[in-house]
Amino acid sequence: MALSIKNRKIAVVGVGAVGASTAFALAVSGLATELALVDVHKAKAEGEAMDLAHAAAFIKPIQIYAGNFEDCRDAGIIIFTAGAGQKPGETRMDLLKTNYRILKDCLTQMALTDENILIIASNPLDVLTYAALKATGLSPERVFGSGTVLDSSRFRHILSEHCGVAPRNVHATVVGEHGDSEVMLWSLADIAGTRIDHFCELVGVPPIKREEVDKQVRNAGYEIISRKGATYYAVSLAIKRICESVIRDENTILSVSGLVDGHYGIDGCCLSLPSIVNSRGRGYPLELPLAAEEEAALRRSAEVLRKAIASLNL
Ligand code: 6V0
Repeated sequence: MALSIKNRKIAVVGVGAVGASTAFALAVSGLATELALVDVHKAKAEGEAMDLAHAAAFIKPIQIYAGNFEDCRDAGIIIFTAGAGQKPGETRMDLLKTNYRILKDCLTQMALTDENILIIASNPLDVLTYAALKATGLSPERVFGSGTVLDSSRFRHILSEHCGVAPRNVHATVVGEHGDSEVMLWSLADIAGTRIDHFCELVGVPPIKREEVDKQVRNAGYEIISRKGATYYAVSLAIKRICESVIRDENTILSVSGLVDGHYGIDGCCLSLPSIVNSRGRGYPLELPLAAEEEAALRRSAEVLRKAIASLNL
């Protein structure tokens, strides 16, 4: 059933750095009519809700309040950002046990149905998305992760800086795990319909050093965390972009993370592939033709995720 245009209530579970930034992005966007902020640290949720609600005179009408898990049940979209974040030197996978426990606890209290769309942003998000699917029994289109929408934006940003064109004109996608094994799809990257290497020649900039760019995209989160302790602005806008595509029933292609069912011979995990996102949630992922080494890297990424899933004994 499509998300009713009337149901523009969004619940954000976990109102730390990512949750609060997401709430801010959503409040400014005018997309939601109601924003419920839920956190075990109730005072924090109340404080964030008050702070945002005091922007009422400058934004479109919206009700913003600190809620509880019951407030998630009639929300069109629930954004899950609760749990521990990476500390300097930690990988996303290091958060698995702690965040899985928190996710399970929250899901039990939320009691969601296929009327809801659940978007997972907490890490390791692909594994948690799979765990959420199993725990809720919801259909795969209703449960997905913010995936590599953020990583793809980082990829586009770096290419756009190098080539001297707007990031909107750069089509470049990251697939696989939102994490260390992610895969930059160079074979499909283009600017104005032409391959990146050709574009560089065309505008007279040096050729791209792919390995360096790969490293920059993959390590972007670590670089930010080593400097400021957390990342939250760009991911909050990635989440807002996903919500926009759902609420406006856009059919936008975004690299969200969801169940893979035989794509590229992979199953038994969630990972990011370019997928149609609309009011029903995550539609079908596109099985685009990849270079052989990209396909092999995607399978290795799936293997990493399947191992992590197996460690949870779901
Ligand atoms: P944070 O600032 O520590 O906030 C986490 C919040 O979760 C806190 O306010 C906690 O009180 C709350 N919380 C903890 N347990 C519960 C619970 N049981 N119920 C409700 N709330 C709870 O962390 P931050 O906001 O920086 O990160 C949150 C998650 O997002 C982490 O797992 C990060 O790794 C992940 N990120 C995901 C990104 C992505 O691209 N998807 C990007 C950055 C961070």
